[in-house]
Amino acid sequence: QVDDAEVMVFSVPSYACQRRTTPDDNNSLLTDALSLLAENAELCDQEGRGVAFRRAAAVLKALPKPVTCMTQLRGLPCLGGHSLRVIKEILDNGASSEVESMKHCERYKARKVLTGVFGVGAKTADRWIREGIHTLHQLRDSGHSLNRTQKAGVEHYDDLNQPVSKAEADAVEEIVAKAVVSVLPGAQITLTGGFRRGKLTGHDVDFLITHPEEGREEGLMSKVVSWLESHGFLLYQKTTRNSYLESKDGPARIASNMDRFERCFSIFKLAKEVKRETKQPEIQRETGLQNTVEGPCSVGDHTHIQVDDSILQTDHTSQSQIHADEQRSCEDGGLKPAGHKPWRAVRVDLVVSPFSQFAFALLGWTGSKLFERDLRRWAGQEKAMSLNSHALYDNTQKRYLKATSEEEIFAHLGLEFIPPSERNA
Ligand code: DGT
Ligand code: MG
Repeated sequence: QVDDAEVMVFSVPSYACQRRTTPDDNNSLLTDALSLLAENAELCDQEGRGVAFRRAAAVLKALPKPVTCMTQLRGLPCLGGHSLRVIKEILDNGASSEVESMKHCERYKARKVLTGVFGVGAKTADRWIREGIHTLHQLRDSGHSLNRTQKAGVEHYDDLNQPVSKAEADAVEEIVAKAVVSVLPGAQITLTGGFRRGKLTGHDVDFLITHPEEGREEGLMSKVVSWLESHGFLLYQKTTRNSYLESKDGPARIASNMDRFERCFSIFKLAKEVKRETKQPEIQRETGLQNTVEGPCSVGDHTHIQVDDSILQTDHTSQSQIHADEQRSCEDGGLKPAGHKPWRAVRVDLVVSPFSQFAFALLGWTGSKLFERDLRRWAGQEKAMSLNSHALYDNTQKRYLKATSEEEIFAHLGLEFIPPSERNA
């Protein structure tokens, strides 16, 4: 029996952009389960269901303490019947039967493996699954012709499914910074995405590039990409042009969420740390770029880095461990044994923005995805404004609202400023 009077009842505003959500999570058992249900819905191409579970998870993530009983959730927004059932079951039994059976479902596992290939979405994965393809080996043997992106995705499958560490993100930043100032002195780069929000790992590394003199950023992306390519840092790249200026409807009327900046999806070749000392690996952890930018750079944090020849000589990686790693990597769906190469592949996204749109681009590319979604929803539903990564349009005044900082955009929207580290909804 729980006495209602003693129960701490939580209260959170309903839009994620009204809340402060740090990277910490006091309710990870619950949010992991709901995130898995969200992921599954997304894999099944059910976006609405996916968003509903994401919203529920985000509300729990914003709570200051672990939830201990259902009474505490009274009146909280975004918790639908399905989410509440899952939460109750976990509070009662420690696990959700739906989530547990999903984890073991062959179709779910196959979807995860196949969409784990860079360039493969839910629809393609499902088409293959209907043909009986559940693993990368079966995909290879099927004789399907893959596009260039998917080929790169299969080739670097294991690396790209290994989380990127902050140290690796910092190493990539040094390379990109060097490339950018080499081709256009005065140009600026900013780390965006999850790492700007203080996350310790990510699935990729995101950057925004601009130049304080409007117009100087034109043509910048192709020069940066050429520089990176000629210095051996790129395993793959695909650049899409800026289509923003070609839009006849004006910036605020872009239908999709996709923005129109010049953008480069890439895979970097990032050198692993070369360890010469064997006794005290910690000493080398702070190293960033070791080999200078003449070749692939080195990374200080080797937490996720698998074996390479130099590590074979250290005393904390045994041959049997290496064998186990290879074994696991193949079972996870990868085609090749891990390790045995002095570098690793890392997904990197580069975006170039004109200076006048920089604040909007920065806000739009910092995330989280749910925070962004709710910023736009807030703007539309509560303020009759249209927000995207280029501009903010006031539908009542029929004019664009200028901003040179994120703070100004929050002020235009009538929202309290939320710093990046608290946008982890
Ligand atoms: P991660 O990389 O999985 O650790 O987490 P994030 O938060 O870095 O997510 P990511 O890299 O997919 O995207 C970073 C932010 O950039 C995300 O919050 C929303 C934004 N973003 C991603 N793709 C697009 C796009 O195509 N258009 C626009 N406008 N924004 C995008
Ligand atoms: Mg990211």
